[in-house]
Amino acid sequence: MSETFVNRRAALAATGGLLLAGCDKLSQSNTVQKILAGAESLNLDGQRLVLTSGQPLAREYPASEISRVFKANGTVRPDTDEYRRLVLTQFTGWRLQVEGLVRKAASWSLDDLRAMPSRTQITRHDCVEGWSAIGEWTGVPLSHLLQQSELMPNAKYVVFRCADNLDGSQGANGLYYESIDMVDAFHPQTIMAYAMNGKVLPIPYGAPLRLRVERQLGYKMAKYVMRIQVVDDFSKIGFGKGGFWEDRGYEWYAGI
Ligand SMILES: Nc1nc2c(c(=O)[nH]1)N[C@H]1C(S)=C(S)[C@@H](COP(=O)(O)O)O[C@H]1N2
Ligand SMILES: [Mo]
Repeated sequence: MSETFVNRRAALAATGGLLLAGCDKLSQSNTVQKILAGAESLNLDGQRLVLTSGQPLAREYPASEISRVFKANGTVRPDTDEYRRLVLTQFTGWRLQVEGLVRKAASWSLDDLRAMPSRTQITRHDCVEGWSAIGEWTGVPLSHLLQQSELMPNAKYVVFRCADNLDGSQGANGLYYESIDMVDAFHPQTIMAYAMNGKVLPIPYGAPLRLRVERQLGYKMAKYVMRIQVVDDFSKIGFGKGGFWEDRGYEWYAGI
């Protein structure tokens, strides 16, 4: 574990420039957030229009460019009794919980998610440690799930709570989690993926469900998602910085 942390710190120093490159996107997000803050009377469709208009897409690739080897990074099999039980039943007992600042809390099975509108995209994953890989992802647009759950007007962030404890020594604060704002949550390429390269999402890559948020670095793309929480503030979650690696020094906004 400590070796991972040392490597991470070195990677963090080496990519300072890369992380800074996200700053202009950050101010763009702030602008949209301000528009939203002043527009509480907008209905959800109006809000979606504001959020999705003019957002650049991450580059998509032809199938011929899919990487033959895609590194599996961080947790590759959550080491908890709950997850082991889910694997034994091939995730039939798994439900995605959506809760927090929503009018309709939801609990969806994998079959429920597979029956929803889907999007498939071939994109490049960039890890802060300095490797990249191209893969094809299929899943439900997060915007669809949020629309089904009916966001409250004060909804500001979407938090993804994962099954794996990457730093067991810190108890519940060692559980992996991530968060994004509504600009990224409603971006058309932000999906909850249940398939990779045309097959059921394998365990090392986050089965049964993982986030793809294509305009940010790999550590934002939460694997093994169990719960989605909609919040107006994440300072009380984990160590308060919005994600497992953010709590350990990474930037919250990891735009590429
Ligand atoms: N739950 C969880 N999600 C996670 C991680 C993790 O350890 N646990 N690692 C992150 C990091 S640093 C990267 S680069 C990607 C790796 O995704 P991959 O295993 O599909 O390559 O997942 C991200 N999401
Ligand atoms: Mo990463």
